Amino acid sequence: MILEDLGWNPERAAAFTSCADRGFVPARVARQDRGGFAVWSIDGLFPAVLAGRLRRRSVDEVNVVAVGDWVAIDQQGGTTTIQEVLPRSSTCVRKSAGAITSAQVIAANVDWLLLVSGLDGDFNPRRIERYLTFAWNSGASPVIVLNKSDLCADVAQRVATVEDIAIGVPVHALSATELACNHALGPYLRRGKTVAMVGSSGVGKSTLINALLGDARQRTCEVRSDDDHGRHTTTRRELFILPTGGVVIDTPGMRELQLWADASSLEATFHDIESLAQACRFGDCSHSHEPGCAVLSALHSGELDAERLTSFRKLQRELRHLEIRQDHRARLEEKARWKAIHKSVRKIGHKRSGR
Ligand SMILES: Nc1nc2c(ncn2[C@@H]2O[C@H](COP(=O)(O)OP(=O)(O)OP(=O)(O)O)[C@@H](O)[C@H]2O)c(=O)[nH]1
Ligand SMILES: [Mg+2]
Ligand SMILES: [Zn+2]
Repeated sequence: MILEDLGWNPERAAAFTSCADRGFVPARVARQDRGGFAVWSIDGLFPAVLAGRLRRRSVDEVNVVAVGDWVAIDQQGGTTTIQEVLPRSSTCVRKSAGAITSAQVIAANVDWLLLVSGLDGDFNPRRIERYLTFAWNSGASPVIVLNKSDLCADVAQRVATVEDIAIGVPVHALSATELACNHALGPYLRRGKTVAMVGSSGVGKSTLINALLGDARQRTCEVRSDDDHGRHTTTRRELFILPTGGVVIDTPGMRELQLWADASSLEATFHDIESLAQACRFGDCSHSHEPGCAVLSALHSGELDAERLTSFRKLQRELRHLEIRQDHRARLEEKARWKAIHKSVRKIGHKRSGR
């Protein structure tokens, strides 16, 4: 294998020069789980550990290294150590579950982010809007994959529904279990490109990856029949190299995707509403009661779907709430930083005065 198969390119080579000067070798993070990392280099796949400096940074920034990252490694004494991380071309990040306001990187350096949904009971346009906002925030280009077309009687209608809400985003309906050889994903799976699959558990991400790899590398599992939800079969994020070239990343199904995004990602997802809003009489119109509101008038004329507006408002509230919590966290961190500075200044003062 050569590095270009993994997505290496001249920009990355340029970013790597100082690492090369230090005798390090380029590699790409292939796997991340509780046990640690594995990286691909031109010599193959190796388990890897973080250098102490990166490990210390990881204590509060969990995301120093993620699957898909380009890293600089050294391989002394039989151990592969990740020494540096190259700048990312895209970062797929969500808010981690739980009360702490922190981010979790799902994958890095992704070109195409495949938002996978099932055309069975899983189908949910509102969830697709949420995933689209996640995608626009990442810097990767979204592609919507509606899987399990074999289980759906009105595929064309569902594709039309999704095309309506995902303006300008490619939408493909297919069946991972009956994948044709000239399937629609071919154009994304090119040598040097990286594709990542995200979506709820049980939508068929791993089944699709197995079909693309041409073997049953990833374990898959029946969906529970009572609620259409999967069983969280995939438990780690992992990168695979396709026989046709290109790299594909499998991720565990997300129970509920919580956003870690900014307002511009929301504008990209809902640019129909944003462009209507340009015509509102008041610049700060909340589109709830104001006279001369173009969004409300589109709602009343039927041009804008009420559920879509509700979805927009819900995500907008969620992002505002996130922003407040991020600010709060930033203030706490700033306070802690100053406390540490004062403490070390006092120490110096004590030393000078001989105490
Ligand atoms: N009928 C049908 N079943 C499918 C299709 N794709 C996947 N499945 C089935 O759906 C179930 C779940 O598939 P997985 O590939 O494990 O789903 P996943 O998205 O990887 O789930 P997690 O790893 O839990 O996130 C399996 O029983 C698959 O056989 C499809 O196109 N048609
Ligand atoms: Mg899976
Ligand atoms: Zn308005």
